[in-house]
Amino acid sequence: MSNAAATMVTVAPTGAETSKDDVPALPTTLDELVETAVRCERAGAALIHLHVRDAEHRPTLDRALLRETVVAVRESTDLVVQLSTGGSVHDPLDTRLTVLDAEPDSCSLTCGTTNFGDEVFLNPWPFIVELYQQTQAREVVPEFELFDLGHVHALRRLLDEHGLPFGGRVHVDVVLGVPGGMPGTPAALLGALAMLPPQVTSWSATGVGRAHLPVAATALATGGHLRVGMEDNLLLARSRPVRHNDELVVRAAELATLLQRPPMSTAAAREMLGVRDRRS
Ligand code: KMH
Ligand code: ZN
Repeated sequence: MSNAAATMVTVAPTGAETSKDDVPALPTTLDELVETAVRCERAGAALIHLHVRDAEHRPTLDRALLRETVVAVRESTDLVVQLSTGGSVHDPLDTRLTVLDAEPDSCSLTCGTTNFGDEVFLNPWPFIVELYQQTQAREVVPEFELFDLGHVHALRRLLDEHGLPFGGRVHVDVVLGVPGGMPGTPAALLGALAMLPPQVTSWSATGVGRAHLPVAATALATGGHLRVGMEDNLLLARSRPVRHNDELVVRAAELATLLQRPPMSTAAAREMLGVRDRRS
């Protein structure tokens, strides 16, 4: 795994945990998601991690809405389009398996169960294997989400037993600071990196809440890529709510540029991840 000269900035604009009533700036409609995608691409993002909401702004895995969103973001931007297969903590496993029907470029694939605040984010081993095999069959590039050291070890087992993903690259996202997962500290990130299996070709890091800046700085200093967005962090600074996701992308791009690893183009991100070109 070589140190990248450029930084892939991922934006996760919405998530499934925050309500629109609590945070009106959260993009939840199709128009808001497309507007967010356009602005974040302009600010330096190369990949968008999408959760979709229904007409009442509630998280949904509705197949038609997912497909409509993938198509709309693909038409309006050159971003790598990644759909969440994690959904919300209330989504059943079988529904989560249908996400790939929307034909994204990439999907998240979490490598184990974790406590998630007061809830449980369920990812039993048979589900992980089934989802992984579906990504291989449908030529969708998984991004392996690692919330805990046990997930790092499970990734090793998955790759050893089931081979490489479609495209032959292995990109992981280390998620730190979820209550129930790894703490959002540089030491935890370094510990996870030390355990990554040899097949990993690139990695990014996500710090949840107040962990986002120390995690981002550590990731940049150690050759990693960045994920930012209102799914993970609603404050730009103490008492200063994020007004638009592009504020977080702008800051990530500035930090990366300062450290002489400027934002990666969408074309370079596509090549790094090995995604199939679905743009017509
Ligand atoms: N909403 C969380 C329970 C993913 O997108 O794959 C799961 C999540 C991870 O957000
Ligand atoms: Zn997500």
